[in-house]
Amino acid sequence: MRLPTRDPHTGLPPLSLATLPDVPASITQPTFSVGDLRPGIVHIGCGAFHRAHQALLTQRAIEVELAEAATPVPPSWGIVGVSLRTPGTLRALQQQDGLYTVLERGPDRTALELVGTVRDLVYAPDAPAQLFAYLRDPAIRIVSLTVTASGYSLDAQSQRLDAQHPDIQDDLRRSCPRTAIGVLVRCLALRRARGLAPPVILSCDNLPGNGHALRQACVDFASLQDDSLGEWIARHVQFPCTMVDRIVPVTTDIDRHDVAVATGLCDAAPVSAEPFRQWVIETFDGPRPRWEATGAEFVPDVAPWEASKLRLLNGGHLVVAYLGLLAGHETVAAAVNDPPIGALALRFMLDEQMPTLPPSDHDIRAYAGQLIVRWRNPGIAHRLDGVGRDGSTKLAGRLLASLGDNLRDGRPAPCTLLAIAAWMRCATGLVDRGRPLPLPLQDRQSALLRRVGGAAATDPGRLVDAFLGLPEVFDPAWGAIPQVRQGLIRAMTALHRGGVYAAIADCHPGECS
Ligand code: CS2
Repeated sequence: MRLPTRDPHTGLPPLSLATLPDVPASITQPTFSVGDLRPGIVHIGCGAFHRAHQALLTQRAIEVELAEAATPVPPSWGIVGVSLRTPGTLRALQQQDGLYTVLERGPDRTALELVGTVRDLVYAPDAPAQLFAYLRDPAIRIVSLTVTASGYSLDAQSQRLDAQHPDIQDDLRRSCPRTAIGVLVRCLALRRARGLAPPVILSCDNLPGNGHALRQACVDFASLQDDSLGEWIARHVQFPCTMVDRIVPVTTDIDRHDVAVATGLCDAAPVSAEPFRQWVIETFDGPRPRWEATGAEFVPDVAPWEASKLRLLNGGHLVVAYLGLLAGHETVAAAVNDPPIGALALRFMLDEQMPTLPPSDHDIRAYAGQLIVRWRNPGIAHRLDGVGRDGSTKLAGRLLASLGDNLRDGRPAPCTLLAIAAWMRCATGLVDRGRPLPLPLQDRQSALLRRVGGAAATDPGRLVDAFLGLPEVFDPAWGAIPQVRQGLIRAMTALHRGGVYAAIADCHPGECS
C-alpha cells in the first residue's frame, strides 16, 4: 500500500488501496477485502477489454461465492495482469495497486464500478523471472489471454503457427520467449518438468475457434523445440473456446475526468464500456471462478455463438469502419447513423452473413437489430480507426470466411466485396487523388500495405490485383476467382469515381458480385 500523494495534473489523490476507503459509497466497489485476494489467474494482454469484461465478471463471481461461503476470505481468483509489449497502462495500474474504474455508459446514464481483481501487474520484458515464477506456480489454475488475432502468429493460409514469422524465429532462439505463444509453451514446459498439472489456457480473442487455434499454435511451437512436449500439450492441456462480447472503446480524458468528478480521486486507467456483455465458454474441467453466476454461459460447443458474433458484430464493424472512414466519420455511432452506411451494414448482416451461420435456434434477425442499436449508443465514442486497425489479420475470420461460404453456395456478396475494396483503399492511407485518409489505420503490415497499395492507388484494377497478390492477407486462390476479382474492381472503381455513397448505391446483388 502506498501513501496518497496528489496527482500533479488534477491535484487529486490517486486511486489506490490507501485511498479506497475514500471512494464514495454511491460507487459500486468490491464487497471483499481486495488486499486478501490471492492470484489464481494470469491474464496476458491486460488491456481495456479484459478489464471491462473478464476482470469485472471475476469480481462479481468472487462476490457471489463469498456471499455463499462460511468464511470471509475471498476465493483465490485474483488476476496477475501481464503485458508483453506495451508498458503504459500497466505502469499506471501499478501506481494504483491494480485498482481501476469501469464506466458503464448507456444511452442515458453512466454507472461506475470500481474493480479490484487485478492483484499484480507484470511487464514481461522488464520482469521475465517474475512472469515465469507466476506461470509455474500451481496456484495459477487459469492462464487467459486477449492479445488480438495477430498475437497468435498464425499463418494466414493454414491457420497453423507461422514458424517463419520473425518474432517466432526470434523466440525459438531465445532463452526467454517474448511472444504470447512462446510464453505459453514455456509455462507448459515448466509445469511438465516439475510434474505439475497444467493451467487451463483460456483464449478470449475474437478469432474463429480461438481455443483450437491457440492449441494448434502452442503444439506447433512446442514441437519445433521438442516433439514430446508438443504431444504432452496436445494430450494434457485444455484450451476451451470462448465467445467474448462487450464494446470497449479506447479510454479518453473524458473518462478520466468523469471518474475524478464522481470519486474525488485520480484514476489514470479507467475503462468505459457499453452496458451489454456476453461470455460463452466451452465447458472445461478443474477449478474456476463461478462465472456462470454473473451471466456467463458454459456450453459444450461455442461455435454457433462465435460464428454469429464474429461474422455479424466483428464483420459488421469492419463494414462500418472502412466505409465510415472513407465517408469522413470518426465513430461507429456516427457512421451507423449515416443512413446509407447503416442500411448497408444491416443488409450485409442479414443477406450475406446470416445464411453462412451454422444451424442453431438463435434469433439472428433480432441479434442484427440489437447490434444496430448497440452501435448507435450515443454514450460510447468507439473510434473507427481503432475498429478498422489490423485489417490484414481481421479480414480472414470476419469477411473472407463468409465470402468463401457464399461463393461455394452461389450466393452473391456485394456488400462484403465493397467492404474489402474499402479496406484496400483505407490501407493505402490515401482516400482519392492522393488525399491522405483523415484517420490513418494502424496495421502490423502497414508498411507493406502502403508500399504495395500506394504504388497502384490511382488505378482500381492494379490496386485490387496488388492487394490480392499479398499472401499475408489473401489466399492466392482468391485472385483467380473471377467473381471476386471483378466484384472488387467494380466496387473499387465506384469508390474511386464517385466516392462512398455512389459505391453503396452501385452495390446490388448480381451486379458487383
Ligand atoms: C471490434 C471489437 O476493434 C474490433 O475489432 O470489432 O473489439 C468489438 O468491439 C468487440 O469484439 C465487441 O465484443
